Amino acid sequence: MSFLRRTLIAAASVAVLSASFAAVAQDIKPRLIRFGYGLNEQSNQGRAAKVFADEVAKLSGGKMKVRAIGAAALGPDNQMQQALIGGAQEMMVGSTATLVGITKEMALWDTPFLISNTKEADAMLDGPIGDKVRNKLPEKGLVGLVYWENGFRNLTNSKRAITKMEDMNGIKLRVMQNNVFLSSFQTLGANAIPLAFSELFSALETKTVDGQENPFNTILSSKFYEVQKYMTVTNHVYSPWIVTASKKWWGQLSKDEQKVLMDAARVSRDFERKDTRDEAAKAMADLKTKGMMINELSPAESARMRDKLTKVYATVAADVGMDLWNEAQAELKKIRGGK
Ligand code: KDG
Repeated sequence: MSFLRRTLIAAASVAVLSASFAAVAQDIKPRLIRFGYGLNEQSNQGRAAKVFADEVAKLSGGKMKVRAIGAAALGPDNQMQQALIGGAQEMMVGSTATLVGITKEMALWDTPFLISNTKEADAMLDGPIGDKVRNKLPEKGLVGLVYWENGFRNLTNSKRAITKMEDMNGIKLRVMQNNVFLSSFQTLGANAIPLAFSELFSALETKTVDGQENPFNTILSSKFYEVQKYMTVTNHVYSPWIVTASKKWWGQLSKDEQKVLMDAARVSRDFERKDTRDEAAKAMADLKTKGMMINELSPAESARMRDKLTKVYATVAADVGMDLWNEAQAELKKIRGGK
């Protein structure tokens, strides 16, 4: 056999060998998943993101690796949503309220006083209505996996105790970038200012805004007590988060990989809800210890707020569609034991 022929055969076998090593290396290299979120690592959102990452590693036998990236390092909710739609980022968890610009039906969850307790929340979000809203996402380039709990939202501000609706007059109140929140607090007399969560602490610190509204856990984990003196317990809306994936990316996954993510998402949801509820019970006491002046809005004032906000309900119904609005009301009635 000629020297040239021997050399060509040797070169060919090296090429085959290195290709197979590369293939094996490719097999061993885990599929990397960037999972972005907006609160910090010590928050309920951060703790649940870690549970999700650990569960994915466990269920995939190390073949899938989630990098949980918090504190809006990948951008605010809206920016991450666009990155998922474009396929530049794989997953995230964020507010349903910031998704309304993409899927208008998400505004259902912004309805003030819609959901009264966690039993109703879980039944609505994990039942037919939650599925119906979540399943509107794929046509917009997102896949909704599960809902997590942000929680019941309460008011904080640096000016005064809010003991009646009129106390909100003139308060520069930061709201999420969402028309229902904007019109709700304008209706209540506040000067509502939409702002991304990632800019909120500095806006409070520099008095660009006087106040904001968020669940106890967020007020505590984001250290808003350092720049907010007053907190009024209003529970004016139950706020969900939703875990989403890029549809472009999701479609490239095997059925087994999709099942791993769905199963891990459910485990993280159950952990997150329990953790959030356990922490919320403690957070109010912690906030008092941190020096916040806390008052609970009286039932009479809460009723006045609900009456005032009725006209916002009509806006939400128009935004989400009367069919979905009526189905949601009927489902709530069923959950509450009505016929
Ligand atoms: O990533 C932050 C979002 O999850 C946001 O929803 C937190 O409730 C929030 C707010 O007030 O922006």
